[in-house]
Amino acid sequence: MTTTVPPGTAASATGVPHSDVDPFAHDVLEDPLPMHAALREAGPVVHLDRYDVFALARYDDVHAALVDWQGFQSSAGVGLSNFRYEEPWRPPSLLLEADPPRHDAPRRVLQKVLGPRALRRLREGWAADAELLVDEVLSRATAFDAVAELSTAFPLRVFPDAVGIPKGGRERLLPYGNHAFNAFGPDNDLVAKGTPRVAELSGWVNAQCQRDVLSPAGFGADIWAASDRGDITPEQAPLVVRSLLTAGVDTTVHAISAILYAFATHPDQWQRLREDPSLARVAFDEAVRWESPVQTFFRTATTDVRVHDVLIPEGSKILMFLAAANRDPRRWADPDRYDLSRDPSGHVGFGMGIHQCVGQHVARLEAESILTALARRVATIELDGPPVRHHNNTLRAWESLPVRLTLG
Ligand code: OVM
Repeated sequence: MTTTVPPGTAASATGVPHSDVDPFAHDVLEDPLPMHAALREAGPVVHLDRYDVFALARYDDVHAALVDWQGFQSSAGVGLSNFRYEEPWRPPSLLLEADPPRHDAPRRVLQKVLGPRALRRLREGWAADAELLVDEVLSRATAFDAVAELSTAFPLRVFPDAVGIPKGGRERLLPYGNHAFNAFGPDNDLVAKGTPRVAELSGWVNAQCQRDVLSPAGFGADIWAASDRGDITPEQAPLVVRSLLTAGVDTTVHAISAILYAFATHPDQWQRLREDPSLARVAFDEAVRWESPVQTFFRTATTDVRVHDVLIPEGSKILMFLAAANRDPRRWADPDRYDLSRDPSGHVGFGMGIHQCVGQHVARLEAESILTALARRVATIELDGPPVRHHNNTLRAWESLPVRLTLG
């Protein structure tokens, strides 16, 4: 990190620190924590020369930008690609890639469909499903890959049914989501690897959003019912369903992996959870803070915006490091420690402000269900070999997590 400035850039006038780091390079994706620390230390705003974007990595500044939707817009895309100049790879999301006022009706609808009241009717069934899955897994073995057997298995067991999509083709959900999250980054090798399947995966996902394909009870049907009431238009309904299928699977899979990795590496915290299972919700939010399954999102400067004494020119892309903010020592004591006695609320792992994760109650219920079932039967969780990272331009994920459990 240097503090000289490339001549002729808008940044030069203000002396903003700059860096040639590539946040989407494989060595950084393998372990982004040193880069996060360097960006936080360099200053409140850093220019990333490689992509000609600005970066925020300190908690207060990420938080302030996320809540300022007027200055930091989403409708030009929340990836590196600027929709003002580049064609998006798919029709933009009506939620994620929209600003008020267009954002608001779809948001209101989905917030109700996925709200705490609506989820009450799922709780018992999901708790039973989690017990069944844990019984099945533990009856086979006590050493296994937790990504395949738990993190992936549980969300795929409950979420597609809750949306109401047919059984066939569900193996396309994770690859579709993985590509969508890669597509927020630069057009690198990770995006290239997903591109050959985009037409097939998108065709399938879009087909699942149609009214006649969705079961009569479920989040999908609830969204279509909202269009009958005139809360959104019938043209909007399939795109709102698409948001569920894009954002609702990979995120929860990687969040559950984050929890299991946290407990495998913090055994004292597992004992605390076992003694007090009501900590399951805190365990989930602390894991989202600690690992930040969604690492980054971009915004675009709606006008010239000032962050401290840096003037960010209108139209600039700004990279928000949610993960760096969630471990900013200015905000969190001992930030690298996974600690059930801290209050993780206020973390920006779900974002903040009008776009804050609308599915977080669903994610929390999934995590709570599987954690509660595990806490009933599992005395200890240990790593049983080196875990392997899964690289994605936006997600922090595990490819495999070998664990060994003892029961009791
Ligand atoms: C969407 C969406 C929302 C949040 C995250 C996301 C791929 C997508 O509305 O499609 O990631």
